[in-house]
Amino acid sequence: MSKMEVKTSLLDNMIGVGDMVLIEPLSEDTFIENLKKRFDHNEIYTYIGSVVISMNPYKSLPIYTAEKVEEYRNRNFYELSPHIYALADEAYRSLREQDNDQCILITGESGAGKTEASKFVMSYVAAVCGKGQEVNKVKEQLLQSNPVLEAFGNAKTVRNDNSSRFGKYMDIEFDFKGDPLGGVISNYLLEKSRVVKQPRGERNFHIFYQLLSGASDDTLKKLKLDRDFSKYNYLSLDSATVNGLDDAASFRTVRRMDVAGFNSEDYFLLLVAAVLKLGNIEFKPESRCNGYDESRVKDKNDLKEMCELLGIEQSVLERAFSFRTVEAKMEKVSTTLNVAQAYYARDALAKNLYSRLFSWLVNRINESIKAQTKTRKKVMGVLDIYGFEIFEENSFEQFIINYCNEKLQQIFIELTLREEQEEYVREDIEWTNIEYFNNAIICDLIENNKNGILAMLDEECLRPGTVTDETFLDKLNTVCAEHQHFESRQSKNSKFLTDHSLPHNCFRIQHYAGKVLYRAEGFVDKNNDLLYRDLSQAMYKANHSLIKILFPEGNPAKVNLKRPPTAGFQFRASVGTLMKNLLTKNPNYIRCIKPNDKKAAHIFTDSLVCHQVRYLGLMENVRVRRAGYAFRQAYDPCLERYKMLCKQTWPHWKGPARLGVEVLLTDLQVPAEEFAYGRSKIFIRNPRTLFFLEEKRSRCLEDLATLIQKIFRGWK
Ligand code: AOV
Ligand code: MG
Repeated sequence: MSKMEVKTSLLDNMIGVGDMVLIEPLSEDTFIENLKKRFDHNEIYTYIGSVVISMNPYKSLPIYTAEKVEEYRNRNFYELSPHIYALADEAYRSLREQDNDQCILITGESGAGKTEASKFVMSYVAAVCGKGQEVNKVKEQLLQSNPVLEAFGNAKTVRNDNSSRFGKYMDIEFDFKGDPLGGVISNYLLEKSRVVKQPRGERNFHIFYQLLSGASDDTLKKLKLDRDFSKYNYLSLDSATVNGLDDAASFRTVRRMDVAGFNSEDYFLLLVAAVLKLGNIEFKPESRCNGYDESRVKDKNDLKEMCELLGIEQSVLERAFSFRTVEAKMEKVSTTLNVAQAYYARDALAKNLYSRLFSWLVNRINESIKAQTKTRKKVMGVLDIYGFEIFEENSFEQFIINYCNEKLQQIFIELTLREEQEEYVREDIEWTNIEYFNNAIICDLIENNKNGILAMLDEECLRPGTVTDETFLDKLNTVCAEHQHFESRQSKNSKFLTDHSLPHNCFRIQHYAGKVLYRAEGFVDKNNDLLYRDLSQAMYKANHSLIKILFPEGNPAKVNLKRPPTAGFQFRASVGTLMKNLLTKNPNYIRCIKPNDKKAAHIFTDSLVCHQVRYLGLMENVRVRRAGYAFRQAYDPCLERYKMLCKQTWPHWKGPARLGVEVLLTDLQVPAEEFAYGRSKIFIRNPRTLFFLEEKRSRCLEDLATLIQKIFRGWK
């Protein structure tokens, strides 16, 4: 082993250790110290074995250049200093050469750098895979989908100026040569409540501001819009402009994209304008002789303009803001709406218009990026969802977002921690168990079919009689508290926290990433996600083909009395499908960490980082990795790859592969403690050893090439 060269990139003490597995001694303090040291030297990436930790630098670093791409291309994972490109390269090569479908799972809290990471992965893969006119067109379309989706699906929040308000999973498809064929994007529950109301210090979706700042005077005139943000009720003003965001420039970028026909058609902008107009429609009460107040539209100008934009008959929409028809079996009953109900109806329509436009957009993009051939494909999935969120006020949206993060953490635990330990048992390799926190219990609390929170919410929503957020909370408190009592006797492990100090109308969950207090207000409503039928019918009557497509339930010929599935139900189902999909692929992890709460460069807040390191389970991750073996490979391919390094195994080894590997390693004088022989695989403890083998192999190949050249020359 004396000849073994250790790459300084992984072990340089000046800039910290590149792989946490190599830290000596290992403790939470040394772990954080190492992250900090590296962060101070702009080394934002650090490995835990094959997992990449990414610290958000909050400044642009010159590490994503074309030269960097070349540097990392076709190199072994441990060969160069840690980089997200190394992970992307490894995943891509494994897909191309070993035919393994891959997924890139990017997790971390809001603002930690997930979306940026996903874009770096995509652009790296685009840079290294196939060339040629057709292929380049596919790549361009895939990359173009990002600015478009961000314009419509991202917004400024207090945590992140470009926060993803929807979950995104993108499958990039490749042919057998590794050339990209196309892609498919799935989107998960857009936070549509933002369309009508934004928390203090936050904005509506970018596109509204982009349109008003970036569109030409002509376009704005066509859309009947004013450039002034303050004219629109739906746009928050206290943070209308964001430092570092150039809305007008972003608009021009979005307009240039030919994915989904952005550069040629305006009609999705019509819908964006319609939403703004809708927000300006106001109502006043009109007293009726029966003593009730009926809602009337105050100033009809915005209503008129909105109807003109969408080709809707004004009287139809106006009526839908004053009356509501309930249909049951053969009966139709019309009731009047009061002012509060009219506002509710208006906002429900705005949310639906926008979120349906968003889903339609994703479909349109999918149409233009889908693979044109039916040949068998290899797939690389990139998952970028909204990160874990704890706000002062947490509502249904945070609940859904945090549930999604719980599920991802669960996959991480399943695959890296549990699976790793189980593999040792399967392979008959000695192993001491490492304790780690398994969040399955929290997932169960939320998604259990019988008494999970989502199931109870659905039960409430579907129950006849008066259903309110209070009745939902009562139910939750009764069932979960009972459950908790039962649990606490068993395991002291319940994650539904009840105590009498909770504010009114709230419940609390101990998530893997921290305790979150949820306000039950709005849960029932948001889960129900109802749109009065009169409104969908008014929309369906629009003289505009897209609106018709967006509100199919408004078709009078297709009156469906069945309730549509609730928002929670749909989300749980789509997360379930996503998880199944991810489990069929080889996972690659990027764990993003936020260095400070100020969105600032150069600040490393120890306590904040420590909290994330804890809940992401990174210490357990290193321990499992250290107690175990960094690398493993089945005997056959291992022997095949390295047999040239030993006279006894080269060129042919006649015995069993396992024995061949043993002979090879003994001959190379690698210390015995570096290896364990499993039933079907060889386990290598230290990445350095693998590196040593790889170096030897490259040298051997070079020698061979020189020899062949010499022979050729000799012949000439
Ligand atoms: P997120 O996706 O994890 O949050 P982003 O990827 O949007 O977070 O990152 C937030 C901001 O941090 C970006 O807009 C950049 O300004 C900066 N940033 C992140 N990564 C880098 C990097 N590698 N280099 C330079 N700047 C970076 V959320 O979508 O809110 O969960 O829901
Ligand atoms: Mg994001």
